[in-house]
Amino acid sequence: MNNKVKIGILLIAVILFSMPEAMAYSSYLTDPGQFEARYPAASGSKLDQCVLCHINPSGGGPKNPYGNAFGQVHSYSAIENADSDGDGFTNIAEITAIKFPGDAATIQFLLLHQLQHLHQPLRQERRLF
Ligand SMILES: [Ca+2]
Repeated sequence: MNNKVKIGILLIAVILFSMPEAMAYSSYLTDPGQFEARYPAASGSKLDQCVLCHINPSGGGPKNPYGNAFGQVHSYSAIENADSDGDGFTNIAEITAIKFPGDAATIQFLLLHQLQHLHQPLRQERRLF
């Protein structure tokens, strides 16, 4: 077997072994009824990537808490009201705010967002008087 044939076989093997991750990305994020269709506001955002569910931003390997929750039921709607990362905010609240539902580090932004909402009625009341 000459070197060109060996390189060709190696190239085909690399392509075939890399396809499952590429297929997983397209099916869980882009297929009809999946992430992009369910959350169109998050489509194209930083959430619309493998790191939504995987620890490795390139996908594959271990999943974050949101990815583990999704892996159990394979339904985004079924885990919307759960708090997969345990930060006190539901998955849907974090997705709506374009924050990672599998990363508790995003809590700071949401706390600030909630504080702003708490103060909003107070500001409106002040205008009335
Ligand atoms: Ca959460």
